[in-house]
Amino acid sequence: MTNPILNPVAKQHRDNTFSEYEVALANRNSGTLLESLQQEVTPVGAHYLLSHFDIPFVNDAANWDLNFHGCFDSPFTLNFNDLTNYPEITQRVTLECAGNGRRLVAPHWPSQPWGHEAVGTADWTGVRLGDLLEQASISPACTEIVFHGTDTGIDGGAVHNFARSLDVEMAQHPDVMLAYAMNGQPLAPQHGYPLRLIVPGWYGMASVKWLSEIEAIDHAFQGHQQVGTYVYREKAGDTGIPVTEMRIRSLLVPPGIPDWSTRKRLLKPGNTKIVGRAWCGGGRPVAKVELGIDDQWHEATLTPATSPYAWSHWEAEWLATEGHHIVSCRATDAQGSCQPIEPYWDTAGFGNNAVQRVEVWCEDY
Ligand SMILES: Nc1nc2c(c(=O)[nH]1)N[C@H]1C(S)=C(S)[C@@H](COP(=O)(O)O)O[C@H]1N2
Ligand SMILES: [Mo]
Repeated sequence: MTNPILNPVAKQHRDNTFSEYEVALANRNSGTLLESLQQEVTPVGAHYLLSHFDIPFVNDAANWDLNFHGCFDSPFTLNFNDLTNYPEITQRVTLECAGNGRRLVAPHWPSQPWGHEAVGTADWTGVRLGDLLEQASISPACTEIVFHGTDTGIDGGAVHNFARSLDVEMAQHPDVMLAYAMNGQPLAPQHGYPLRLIVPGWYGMASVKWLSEIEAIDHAFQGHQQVGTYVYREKAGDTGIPVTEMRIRSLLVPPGIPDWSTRKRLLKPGNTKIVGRAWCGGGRPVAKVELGIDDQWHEATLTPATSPYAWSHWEAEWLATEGHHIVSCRATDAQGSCQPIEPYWDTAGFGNNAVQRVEVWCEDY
């Protein structure tokens, strides 16, 4: 009998039903709670999680080594405790999974079925990657730096450890960092303890957790997480365009009170303050947020972000009238890119930044 894990049947798109595998994935990879968007910094336990394989068991960071190898002129191995020899930095960074919104693209790709929840903001503390690359001395032939996590598993029949590359220029960007703390605490196991990469402004897949090896190479990295997935493709088999920076996006805290099972909202008529967050990749600021009530758009008040890579708070007043309403929001970045009403098509559901629509029944109760 052939092994179905190493010889999988090709996945097929699904209409509006979800398999038991998707439900199980959704339980492992929790999203944030939309009401926690009220907090500028997401508490660790409310930050979304996306881990492809099992979380490596790491007992003690003191036994963790980070190995620089490949085409460096001065390859070396650093113990976790040696990181204190480099200047410490802290950056506030909003991370979003590239698959956020996947289940809202129809038909959907069977994978982690995110709606809007795969986003969070944390204060990450660690060292600049550039300081360590300088010490390892990238040789002139090198074109990419590969970041290897220790977690291993199978996707599409391919056994691999989670690994991603950046081109040499991006790897040397002064804001790319190796983080060992999140919101002032050592990384939680599920967020990459003891050490992870943080690539601010990019979708989350670039920020490799459980980072143990940094490899310099002189060719384009062909790892599964680099070329097999995280590529925008119109259809399977396309060469496609690599997924990199986060697209402009905004979310709102659903107003009123929820129905337990459908999450539809019940709201008393009257003046209501709607609050939310908006963010954009590449360190680009958000220029404008609009609140949509039944597809009529009103400009919201935007608070400037507290860091170039953190989301912004926004708020708007709404005089809620009795009846059924769709409440939504959309953001525009400094270059004029605005969120679409309908999702862009991508075969695996990456980069869906279409506007969030919240159904609200407005009635006294
Ligand atoms: N080693 C490793 N790093 C990883 C992943 C993973 O599965 N393994 N998932 C990536 C993806 S797809 C995302 S969105 C972020 C999620 O980070 P978080 O779980 O800390 O929120 O981690 C990235 N880094
Ligand atoms: Mo992700």
